[in-house]
Amino acid sequence: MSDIAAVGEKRVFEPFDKEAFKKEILNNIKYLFRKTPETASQQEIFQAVAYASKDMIIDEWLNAHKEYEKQDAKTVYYLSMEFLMGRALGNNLINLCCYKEVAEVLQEMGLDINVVEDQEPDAALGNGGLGRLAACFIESLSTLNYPAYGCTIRYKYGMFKQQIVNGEQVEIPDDWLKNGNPFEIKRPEYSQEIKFGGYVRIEYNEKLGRNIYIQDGYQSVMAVPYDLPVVGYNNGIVNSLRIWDAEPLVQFNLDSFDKGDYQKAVEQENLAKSIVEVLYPNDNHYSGKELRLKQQYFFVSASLQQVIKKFKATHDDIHQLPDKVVFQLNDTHPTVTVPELMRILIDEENLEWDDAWDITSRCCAYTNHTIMAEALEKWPVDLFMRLLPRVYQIVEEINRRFLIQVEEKYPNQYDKIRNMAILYEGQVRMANMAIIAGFSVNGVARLHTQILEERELHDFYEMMPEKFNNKTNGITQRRFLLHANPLLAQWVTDKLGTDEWITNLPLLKGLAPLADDSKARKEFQEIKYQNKLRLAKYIKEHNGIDINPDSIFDVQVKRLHEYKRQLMNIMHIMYLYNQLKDNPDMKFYPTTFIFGAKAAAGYKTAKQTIKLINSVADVINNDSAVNDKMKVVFIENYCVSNAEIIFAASNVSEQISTASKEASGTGNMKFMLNGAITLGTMDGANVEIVEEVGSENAFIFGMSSDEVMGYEANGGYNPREIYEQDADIHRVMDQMVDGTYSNGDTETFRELFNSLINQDVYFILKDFRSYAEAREKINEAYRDSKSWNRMAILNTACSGKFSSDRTIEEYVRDIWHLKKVFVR
Ligand code: B1H
Repeated sequence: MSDIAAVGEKRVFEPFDKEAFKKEILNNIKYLFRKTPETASQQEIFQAVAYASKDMIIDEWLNAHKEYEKQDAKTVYYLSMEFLMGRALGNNLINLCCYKEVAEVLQEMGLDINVVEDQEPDAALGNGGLGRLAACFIESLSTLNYPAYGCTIRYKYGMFKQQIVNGEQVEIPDDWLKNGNPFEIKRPEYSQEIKFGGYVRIEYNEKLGRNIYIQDGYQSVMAVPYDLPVVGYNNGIVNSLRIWDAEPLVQFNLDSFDKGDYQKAVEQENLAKSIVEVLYPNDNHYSGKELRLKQQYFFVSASLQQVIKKFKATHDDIHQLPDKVVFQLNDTHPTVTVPELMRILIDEENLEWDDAWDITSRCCAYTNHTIMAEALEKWPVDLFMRLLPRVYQIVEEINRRFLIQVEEKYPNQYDKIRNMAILYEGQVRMANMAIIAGFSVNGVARLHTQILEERELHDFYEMMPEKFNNKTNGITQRRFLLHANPLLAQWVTDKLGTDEWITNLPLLKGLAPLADDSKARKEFQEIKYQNKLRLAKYIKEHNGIDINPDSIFDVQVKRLHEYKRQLMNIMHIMYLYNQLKDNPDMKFYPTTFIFGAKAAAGYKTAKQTIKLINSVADVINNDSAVNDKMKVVFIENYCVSNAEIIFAASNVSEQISTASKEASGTGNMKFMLNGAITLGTMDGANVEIVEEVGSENAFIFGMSSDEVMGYEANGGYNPREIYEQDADIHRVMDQMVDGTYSNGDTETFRELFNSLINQDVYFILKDFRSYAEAREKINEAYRDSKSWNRMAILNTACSGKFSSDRTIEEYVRDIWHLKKVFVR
């Protein structure tokens, strides 16, 4: 039985009818699958339950949208190439406030709700933090009563599934739609034609008294939307995640002997198929592939066309668009929004340039998520022009007009043009376009925004400071506490005497006094222990490894990237292993080191790091001399659904990126909320986490962002010096290439070794000692369970700031200016 804190009697609307719900499930099993509960498969039972819950959602969904229309409410369109939603069923039930009741119904039917939930595939339409942030944001938007759409692509294959074979990552296609998607609804009536390629024909138009531009000789596909419900918490609001599928315009006509048509049909079929085939699995990395640009234009153009049609259905004056619509660009990936909106306004709505520009710039706002150079989108002009000939003309004109302004403001300062032009050295620089066109530019944590203003985007900041603002990221507590950690959720509710924290996370502050209450600490510790048992069971089932629930669970789960420094973590484990072998009696609290990470399929160094982690794990886990002290586990296929189990069970949260590189991080917040203690650098939102909880309740190490950027400005540092001078580091480095972890092979990890000794771009050797010290302190601190649990409770108690509800309210206040809509 689940201990979920949400209770059905609290439902604001109709009380939950258990009998009716049970009947609905039985009916679904019968009519969808012609089966009985005894003969239905687990998957079929999941579907039957999902459809039953969808029935409850539909009325609220219809209602909310009726109310939006009645109030003609301003709506935010969150445009994102990624929405990393994870599973829907459990969270929908939670937000409908009937999770507990449904669990009871299922139990009466002899079913376990956890098993039913486990049948649902993750909707993994995203890579990592950026995609998960989008998912948290639309959930908060619904919960906070704001009209919103999430817009993205209905990828046939989402983020690949990861298997580890011989220590190496193998990518398995994520066929998430193979059993259908019970929650989605196809909306063919909103289909939009999307045109690619061809050329632009210019014609003089008498009536307008100017030239008009017509795209000809193009290929096109139909964008067909599906809607997924995004249920608000107990408020009757359901927004939509609109995911666009592609279909060919021309259907195969078997009767037709017209070869031209046949050829065209085949082409369109292929185009449609390829556009929505697969999510690009690169986190923090730009891949300048034509297909990627097609994907971007595809979902942006479809979304914009639909928005304009919807607006025009109830408004006469297109100039009023900015009063009713705002587009938030989730990084530069949807930035083609800018010239596409200009195109629609000029070519289809017949506006003059200045009018169109005024509207466009008042509708678009841009969020920057990274300063990593390799993530910057710069499209080759020839590719851009060939694929989007008319849109490209508009980009040129935006650029031309902007450069005139720069020239006026900064006469003869060529460096300003070099830094700020959209078109430069044969490339279209998407970030520059987003900044120039939009009315808002925001970073995702205070430090990140500061680096944007002072360094990366300094010229823009100087020229248009009013656009810049910070919006520190957040996470939804409905998923990452209420659903992921029912035991702790119930405890929090009991202690606070209210469950209002579910929609008001700063109330957690009320737990702080309990940090000094020994009974509360014991309870908190026991809950953590139960969650560690749950994770241990998961690891046993999925990895076949036994771990000790009494050990420290020290966890680094996130995408694999050099700047996140999983390599530093595993090297430190190699160092510890050496120490323990040399001094078997060394004081050391047993620790389980847990990793979870996917590497982009083509990212060699990242893949080698995974191999190293698994190889080290292999050696250590099979060495009985240290086995009661340390184990290393690499959890296969880290994803939203197993993340929920992992955060709840963690003691130590590894947030060890090279300072200045992690724009924010959001995993750090999920750990904190669940009472794990941060071991981190002063990077991204770690800075604000430490500010909230106090530096005495976190373990901070390493260079500051200023120090890092200082070295970078001077061409780096000399890692070889450290290698020569520090015997422990020397030994660990050598073990990478002397076969210790590669069955005698000296080349397996050679590239990792070389990258460290030659450049060490991410300052791993430089920060190593300071990391080791911090880890030693952690190991020491855990022995004192009183002070550890005190810290843990304080972390949960001080995590209130990091709710995505707070972030969304800030976006609304400073950027979107939406009004809350209440139903009934
Ligand atoms: C983040 C990305 C990203 N920043 C390019 N940038 C991508 C860039 O497919 N691509 O081309 C995909 C993803 N992702 C992350 O955003 C940051 O690294 C995190 O620090 C941050 O917390 C997260 C949400 O703001």
